[in-house]
Amino acid sequence: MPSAIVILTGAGISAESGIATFRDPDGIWSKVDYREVATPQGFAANPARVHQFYNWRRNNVRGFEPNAAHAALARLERDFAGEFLLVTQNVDSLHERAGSQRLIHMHGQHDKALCNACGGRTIWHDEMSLASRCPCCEEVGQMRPDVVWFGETPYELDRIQAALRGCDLFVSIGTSGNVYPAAGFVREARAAGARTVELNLEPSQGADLFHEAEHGPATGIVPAFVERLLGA
Ligand code: BV8
Repeated sequence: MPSAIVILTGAGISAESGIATFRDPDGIWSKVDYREVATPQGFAANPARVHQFYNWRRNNVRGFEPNAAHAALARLERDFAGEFLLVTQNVDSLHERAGSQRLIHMHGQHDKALCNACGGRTIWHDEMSLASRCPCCEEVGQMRPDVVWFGETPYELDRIQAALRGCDLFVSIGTSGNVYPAAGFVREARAAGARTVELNLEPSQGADLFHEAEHGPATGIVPAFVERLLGA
């Protein structure tokens, strides 16, 4: 039984809840140019286009529920006696809604807004536009989704890297291993002597870096993995 677990999730864990992934054949980046909607330059060039993209994603998620894989990770956090941290690249709130608490959204959350004028962060469930007013400083036209775009620094990296240095089990779930620094976490975990496991529909970009792998839909392989881990 491990004493400290770090879990990394990506879009694949939410796929069976109905939320599109990014790089699968019909994924989000096959329909939208990430440079237009997921970079600071894209926002500066056409903020209305970026607001439209995140308004669509925020509304799109509304009708979807956490699945058995999200529930299994919430159970693991509850029933595992050691150190536990769940790091997600996802900006949806399905982990929280499944009951996860020791959770870091390293790429932010689309249900939060960030004000470019005052730096204030607020919960934001409605449409956001250039007419939106900051609840903190009352400025208009300064709101952006509180998500980490390409070229921006992911959130809470110090806390994540400290957890990676101290873990003896690292599990990567539903991510293609394309995006850094998340895709490099497996190297940091291995350097710390951790056992590294990939649970994914298919081998990711970094598959060779993992000691073990199981391939299949997350709602099947993640609950089974957690059951074996807790039963050990
Ligand atoms: C940064 C916005 C500096 C939020 C996103 C090194 C080399 C090259 C480039 C770089 C590098 N280091 C940094 C970079 C630049 C860049 C980068 O990595 N580019 C890539 C494309 C090469 N990184 C950055 O800019 C990052 N910032 O580096 O700052 C820095 C660095 C360190 C320290 C300080 C400063 C910022 C990255 C964040 C960008 N924001 N999105 C949003 O709108 O969501 S990225 C986007 O990709 C999403 O956030 C998403 O979460 C993320 C990762 O994608 P995945 O989750 O993996 O999704 P994907 O579709 O790719 O894969 C899904 C997987 O699930 C597949 O494998 C599939 O098989 C599987 N699957 C599908 N169905 C199922 C399933 N698995 C199980 N069951 C199923 N049913």
